[in-house]
This record gives sequence, C-alpha cells and structure tokens, in this order.
Amino acid sequence: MRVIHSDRHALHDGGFELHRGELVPCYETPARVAYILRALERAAMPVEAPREFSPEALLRVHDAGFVEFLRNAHAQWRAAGRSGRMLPSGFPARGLRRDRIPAGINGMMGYYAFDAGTPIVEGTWQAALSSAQSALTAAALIAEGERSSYALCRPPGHHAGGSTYGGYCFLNNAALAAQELRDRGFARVAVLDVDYHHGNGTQEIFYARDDVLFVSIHGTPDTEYPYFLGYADERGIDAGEGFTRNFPLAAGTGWEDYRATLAQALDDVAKFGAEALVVSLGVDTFEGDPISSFKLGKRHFPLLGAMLAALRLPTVIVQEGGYAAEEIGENVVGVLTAF
Ligand code: Q9C
Ligand code: ZN
Repeated sequence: MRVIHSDRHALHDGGFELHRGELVPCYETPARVAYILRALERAAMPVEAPREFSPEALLRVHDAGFVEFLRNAHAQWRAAGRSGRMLPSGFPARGLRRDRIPAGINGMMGYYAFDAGTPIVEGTWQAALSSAQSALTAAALIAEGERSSYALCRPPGHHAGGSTYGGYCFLNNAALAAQELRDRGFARVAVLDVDYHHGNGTQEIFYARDDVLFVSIHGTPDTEYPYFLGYADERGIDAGEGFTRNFPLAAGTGWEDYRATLAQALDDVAKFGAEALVVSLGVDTFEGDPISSFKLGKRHFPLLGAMLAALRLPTVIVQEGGYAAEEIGENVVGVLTAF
C-alpha cells in the first residue's frame, strides 16, 4: 500500500476551539500525525510526498468563491488589523440573508463556516491544500494501477462542503479523491465514511449524483456532531436518489452492532457495482476517543480493515478524524495492515 503525506500539515495549528461552552485546546492537533507516522514506521510502511496539483483541481468539487476565501482569509484578517486565529461568531441561519456575501472578513467567515470550532490560522490554506494534494495523489496512483493507497491527510476533509468549512475540515479530501477517480476512468465510485461523525460535506457534494455512491456509518445526529445532516431518511435527490445511504447509530454502540451495520454498508457498495472505493477513515470510533461515544476497541480496527479489503476493490483510504492521539497510530495502522 502506497502512503502519501505532506509535512506542510504542521502549518495548520488552530490552538483553541469553542467546545461545550469553553475555549479549549484544539482536539485536531499536529501531534495526531506524529503518532500515525511513528506507527507507520514501526510497520515499515514508507511515506511519500504528494504531487503538486494546482488549486484549479479543487474546483471540481468546490465553489470558486469559497476557495478564494480560504486562500485569502487570513491575509484579510491581518489587513483588518487582527492577528492570530480566526473564529466566526455569527451565521446566516433561518430568516437571515444568504444571497449576499458580506465584504468584511467577519461576515464573510460566518457565511462560509458552519461552526465555531474550526480556527483558521496563517498557514491553514497551505496545510489544507497539501492535504487535498495527498488525497488527489493517492487517487491518481490507483488510476495508474496501484490496488490501494493511504492519504495521511491533515487537516481532515469530510465535513467541508462545496462552499462550507467546519468540523476541523476546509477542503473535502475524500470527495476530491472520488472525483479524481471518476475523471480518470472509473465509472462508478463509492465513498464509505466510517468516521464517528457524519460526512455531511461529502454527502452534500454528491447528493444529486448517481455516479458516486455515498454511504456513512456514524453517531446519530440527534445527539452527535454535525447535528443537521446524516439521518437515515436522507437518500439522495433527483438523479442521485438512492445513491446516498446513512446508518446513524446510537452513542455507546459497540463492535457487534457496528460490525453488522458495516456488513450492510459494504453490501450496498457491492450492489452499486462500484469500480473503486474511497474510505473516509476516522478512528474516532475508538472507545478512548475524547469527543466521541462508540466503543470500538483496539482489536476491532484490524477486523474493520479486513472487512473493507473483502470488497476486493481498488481503494483509496483517506484519513479523517481520531482524537485519542496516543492510540490513533496503532488504530489507523491496524486498519491498514489488515487491509
Ligand atoms: N463547537 C472530524 O472528526 N466538535 N471532525 C464540535 C463545535 C466538532 C470532528 C465543536 C467535531 C468535528 C473530522
Ligand atoms: Zn470525526
């Protein structure tokens, strides 16, 4: 399995996020990557840098104005006389206008963001672009004949929509990988999202399409982030009807129920006739995760990897969440080596 990763991820270090009423140190830290790299090294899996894809490659799944915002956000923040991290505090909810993008940086930030837990700092754009390039490179390798690849993406991507950021995500790495596979000849691509949180951005991007199946297993949005998408009755729209499938599970779900649900999700991927698979791999399903509530143990991650591999599809595995930093390496590499 080829492993792609950029050390530019470290340019994004948000510092603090708004969480449960307090400003707390970010859960999504550069140290997460250090633990994964250490575990990859122990497993003798070498790491390669991504290719340079131009920002235009992003426009296949993202809105141009949104990409421009991400690229310039921090410079505008500084031009407004501020420094350090950017966090939004006002959003265009029901009854407010969404047809106008405010010119000032505060309003613009609230327009594009959907939570106050995703700081932008000076290096965020460079880090997010490098993360997207890792996913695109991992997909390109599959198009060139590799059977599997792993993009060690940071920041993660599955919460980022066509023109929204949040949930620690700025650019949708998994969606970009799926689109790259489509553009390079795979007629039907499935995205299977096993992060603890619903992949709202990926779902939104492909919601009206029948060429990319989106299947997600996650903590129920009734109580779990991102709260406003990921219910079982969301099944796609127009041509995409039937090509989105959600499996929300109760907080506290353990391996036995998880495994049975995963078997159903894999069945959907197989029935779709996918020619290639993108896995949004979050290991925040781990019982020790500080912000999540499933009960998967260390020993279950290799079982998950083996179940994914049983599909026998060309597969791009994209790193998403996982916040029990010290265990994240073992859990991720447990999936990869079993795969
Ligand atoms: N005030 C991923 O696992 N936490 N993202 C809520 C908002 C957001 C998780 C804080 C959790 C996002 C990729
Ligand atoms: Zn997550």
